Amino acid sequence: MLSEPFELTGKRVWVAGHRGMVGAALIRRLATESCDLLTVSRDLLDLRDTSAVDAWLVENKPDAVFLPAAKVGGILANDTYPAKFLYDNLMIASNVIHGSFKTGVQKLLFLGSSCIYPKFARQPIAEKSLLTGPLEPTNQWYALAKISGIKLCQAYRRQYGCDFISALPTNLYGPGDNYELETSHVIPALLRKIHEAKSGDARKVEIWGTGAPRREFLYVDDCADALVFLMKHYSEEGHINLGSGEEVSIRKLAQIICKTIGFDGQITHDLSKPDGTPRKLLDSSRLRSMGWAPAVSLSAGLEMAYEAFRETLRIPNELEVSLEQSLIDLSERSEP
Ligand code: GFB
Repeated sequence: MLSEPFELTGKRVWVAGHRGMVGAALIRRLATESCDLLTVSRDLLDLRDTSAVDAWLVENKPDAVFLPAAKVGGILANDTYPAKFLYDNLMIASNVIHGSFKTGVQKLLFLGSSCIYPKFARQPIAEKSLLTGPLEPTNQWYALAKISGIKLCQAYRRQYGCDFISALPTNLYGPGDNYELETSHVIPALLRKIHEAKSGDARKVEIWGTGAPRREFLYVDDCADALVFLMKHYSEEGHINLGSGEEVSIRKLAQIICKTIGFDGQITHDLSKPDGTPRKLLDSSRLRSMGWAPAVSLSAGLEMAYEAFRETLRIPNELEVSLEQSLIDLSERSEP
């Protein structure tokens, strides 16, 4: 399984989507790799724009590409915006993978997701389960775009000999997460809801669905470390699972987060919201056999994720800063 190491030292390495949760974790992890990090913000390069991506690749000539960039969201966002999730993710994958081929990128790592496996795949889910059954309806759009990205990498390896690989992480969480309750994933949503319940002296907090589904979670800095490990040591056509092996029911997760935050109120259920896939535990034995294992447990990760959430509450946004500054200017001007 271990391939000849692909050295990153001295290479030009593009992290496409560097501002996202995974992209930012990759920037943190790659800081110790002595490579030239390339990044470009969304307002300067729309990855859905084919000619713009081609032009950027020709001008910047990366040797290696990490591709975590995607339109992502939790179960409700996926179910609510099917066209955005399918079109945006198809375009991002097609443009960056085809553009990397045209400009001779030496190695590319495409990021899939555990939600692309069949809804009722045998658990734990092995890589060979892909496309063996119907998808979970709430995120079939995102899943089809991600499956297409994986297939593109396999096709370019088979037809042109491109060293393009795909990794499928389980549900991720950590610094840089999205805390917007309508579009976020479960952990950032519960961190925010339970924090606000405690701060507001509420006696209960509401979670979506029955709480019965089980999810596996991986701390995002562990994910970034695994992605760098795979970029260096994995070079095969098949996609590879990237899980922690630690799964929990949503109800148990809510109880753990209540304990982490120190909230002892009641957990209630909004049964109008979907449960989604009953389980998504990955079989990550191929990655384990290569010698990689996660370092952060769920309880330790939740402590750090809660601290990262509290940090977002301490950082005033630009508007508050400029408003405060203009009030200071006004008061200084009005002084005799
Ligand atoms: O994390 P989540 O939105 O995504 O939901 P999925 C996981 C489980 O947590 C579902 C429950 O059963 C939700 O009903 N849940 C409980 C909540 N309370 C909440 C809440 O306040 N917010 C949210 N968001 N969930 C996603 C896919 O599926 O997995 C994405 O839709 C992506 O495409 C992601 O692949 C990794 O795990 O169900």
